Amino acid sequence: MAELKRGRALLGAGLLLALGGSVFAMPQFRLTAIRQLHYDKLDPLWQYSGKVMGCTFCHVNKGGGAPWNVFGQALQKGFQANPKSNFGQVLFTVLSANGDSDGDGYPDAIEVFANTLPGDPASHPDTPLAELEQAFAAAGGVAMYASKKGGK
Ligand SMILES: [Ca+2]
Repeated sequence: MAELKRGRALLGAGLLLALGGSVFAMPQFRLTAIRQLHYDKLDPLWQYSGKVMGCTFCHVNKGGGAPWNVFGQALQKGFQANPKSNFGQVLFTVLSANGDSDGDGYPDAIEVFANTLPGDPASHPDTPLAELEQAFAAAGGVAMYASKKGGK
């Protein structure tokens, strides 16, 4: 992505998102997010199973594309607020803000840590928040989700 102009990169990424899984098995944003949030550690065959971090992490529909859920919308707003940032940086910025996109009482970063959906209030951890926050901090906190050097 580095060799592409930012605007073109964003447009291309948008097209990838718009096309969803119909043409590309796994869009670049999803690949980036899975690695950045360490979801690749959950399943050694994640690239083939297609089950790790499903489209509903950011999209309303299981097949991806528009519309985006509230967490996906938070990422879109992050892009609008920081048009010079790449996807990985926006993802980290949104998680670092400690917001609770779906309003279920669990901040987005905590839901990432607990492997629940930050854009769906029906999906949330069962563990009490204070307990999760303690485990999250012990594991390294939101810094674990920093964009890789150089970004992707
Ligand atoms: Ca939440």
